[in-house]
Amino acid sequence: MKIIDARVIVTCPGRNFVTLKVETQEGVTGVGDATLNGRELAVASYLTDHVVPALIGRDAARIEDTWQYLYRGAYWRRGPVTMSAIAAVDTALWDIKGKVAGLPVYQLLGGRSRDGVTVYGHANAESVEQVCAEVARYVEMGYRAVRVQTGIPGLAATYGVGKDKLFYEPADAAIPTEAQWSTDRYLHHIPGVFARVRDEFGPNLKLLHDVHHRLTPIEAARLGQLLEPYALTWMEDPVPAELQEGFRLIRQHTTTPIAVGEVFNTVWDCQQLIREQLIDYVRATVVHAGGITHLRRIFDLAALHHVRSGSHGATDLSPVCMAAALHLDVSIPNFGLQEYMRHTEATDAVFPHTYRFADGYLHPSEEPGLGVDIDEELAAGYPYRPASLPVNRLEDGTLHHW
Ligand code: GCO
Ligand code: MG
Repeated sequence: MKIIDARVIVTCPGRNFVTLKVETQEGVTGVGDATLNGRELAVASYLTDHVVPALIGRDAARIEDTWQYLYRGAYWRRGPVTMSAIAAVDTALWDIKGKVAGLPVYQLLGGRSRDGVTVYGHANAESVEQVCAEVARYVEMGYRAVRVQTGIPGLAATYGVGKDKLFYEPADAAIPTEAQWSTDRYLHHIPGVFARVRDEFGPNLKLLHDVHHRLTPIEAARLGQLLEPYALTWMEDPVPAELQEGFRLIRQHTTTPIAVGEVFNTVWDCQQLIREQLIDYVRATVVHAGGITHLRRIFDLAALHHVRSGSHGATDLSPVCMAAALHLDVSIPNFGLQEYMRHTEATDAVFPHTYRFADGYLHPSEEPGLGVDIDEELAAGYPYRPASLPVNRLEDGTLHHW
């Protein structure tokens, strides 16, 4: 099963996506997502200039060996660019293996551990009234879990509150736009939002909130305490996670569960968080954490320490990543939740897929492989557009975490 071709496709059907398509001598193809929001062309170059030439002629069946070859072989280990590139190759090879076996990838991972993958949607709006209306829309669509973000009185723009309700997209300009942040205003406002939402929607709807790495551990501990009466499923990314031991402080003070991991690339980013049981959900993804092969290792370590999965699934992860995520989600023993932000119609058309949403669950494809593809002709009609994620400043002008 020799690899005879591998090509990198960059397309922008509403936002930028990088996709790797691998082809074998027998004509079997596989796809992998390599999108890294705001740094798309760095991964495209890593693949085109350094990985693709070494892939040609290799045996497509050797997934583990290829993973090790790319990880150890580069000498420079880890990092988002490297790991997204490795992820794309790994995902494409799992797709090929499934097609050759005539089985959906989840069957190769041990088969189903559950009937469906519980997903959460994003309710975001400027005011508490508006956000309640957004939550209600998700409940009507059948969602069992909703992430809630609102504007903060006194701040011009707030993370998570976008113009478009179903496809929130923060990468809005070639040069980063500047947003404003105030921890005091935020901590004062957010508990009241959840008091209202919990009161209106009752105890059975799972509620989540994304802090987007903006607090210090002691501030996060306080927020966790303030939110305890509203029984959140998780408080996400309370602090930047480079300092894994920083989570000890949060943990000592609150029973609000903690989720973290959308920027993690390898198990080394979270091994202390997991081993010391400092978190409850690990949110690493197929595309940014080295593909199905490596993400499964992270989830296996997590399973030993009562930590569940909660993979990132924002609009900047393509339907190829979502398709792959669902095969893992449905098969692992310690699945928690899957984020599901819908893609635009143009994106869905460029990436035809057969996973489907019903009653608050996503269901992976039953087709051999991942059950997703890229329509290269359509993709060619959407050329790359430079777009960066914003930056954040405190009211006195200090650059803060976005
Ligand atoms: C989430 C995220 C996203 C990210 C975005 C960055 O939880 O969905 O925080 O909104 O900001 O994916 O590329
Ligand atoms: Mg997040």
